[in-house]
Amino acid sequence: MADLRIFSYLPNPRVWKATIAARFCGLDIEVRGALPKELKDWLWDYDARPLAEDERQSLSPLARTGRVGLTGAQLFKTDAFLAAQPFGNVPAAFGPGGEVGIFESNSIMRAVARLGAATHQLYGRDAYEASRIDGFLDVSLVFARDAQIYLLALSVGAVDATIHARAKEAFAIYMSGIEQALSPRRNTLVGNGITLADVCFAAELALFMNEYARADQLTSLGLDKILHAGVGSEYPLALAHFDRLLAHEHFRPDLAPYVDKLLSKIAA
Ligand SMILES: N[C@@H](CCC(=O)N[C@@H](CS)C(=O)NCC(=O)O)C(=O)O
Repeated sequence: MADLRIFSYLPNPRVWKATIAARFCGLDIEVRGALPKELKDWLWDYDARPLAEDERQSLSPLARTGRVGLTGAQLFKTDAFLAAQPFGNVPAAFGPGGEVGIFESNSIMRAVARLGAATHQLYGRDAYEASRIDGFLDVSLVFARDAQIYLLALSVGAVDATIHARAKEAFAIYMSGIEQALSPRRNTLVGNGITLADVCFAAELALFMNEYARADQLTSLGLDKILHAGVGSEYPLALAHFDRLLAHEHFRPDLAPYVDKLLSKIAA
């Protein structure tokens, strides 16, 4: 049995926070899920699975209206799912047997690091480093909230100047802190090795690159790209760090194809 099971829409860089961490720690993670548009045809449960056609009718009492990302969709969430996942979101992780639910991608990744601490210390060498890592994860979540609102609005053609301005400000605050933390010439955010702070940074920046796929929409609204061509010279250390992480053997399998695909949209 896997050390942790995760259910989510796929591909999802937030799931990869956990799978990257698992490679460092030698843990076994089971990932279940499907494309975002297909999750309305899945049973949201520890034993998540595609619904049979007749089940959509018989399980209709379970249908709950999605609020974030899957807004308005009828999602079939079991009572056990909601007992384990009180906010009802994905990625949703479960310990073996499914009774203990772990939610929020940063905390799912923390679970991996804690389970694998004897193999690799991704969550710092002591309480001070662990707390500094927590600081990076907290700041990342604040950025991720505005980034999520922006990317979801872009994905449905509903972005406006206010949403764009908030995301731009959130990006600048986040990236300035990352740049500062890497000055002068540090190779990781906390301590001397890669930690959860670096894993989270790589995943959130990769996710933000979905902006590349929506450049036309921004142009038609007269809005600039937040990841504009000059962003590399504004945050040279942060972006060099991202490139280093992307090339790392434990990050590459998940993140590289995803980032390459988004980068190809700039070229197009
Ligand atoms: N901050 C959370 C984000 C989770 C989240 O907002 N998930 C959305 C999809 S993007 C969801 O599960 N929505 C389901 C619903 O609204 O019922 C994380 O990092 O895990």
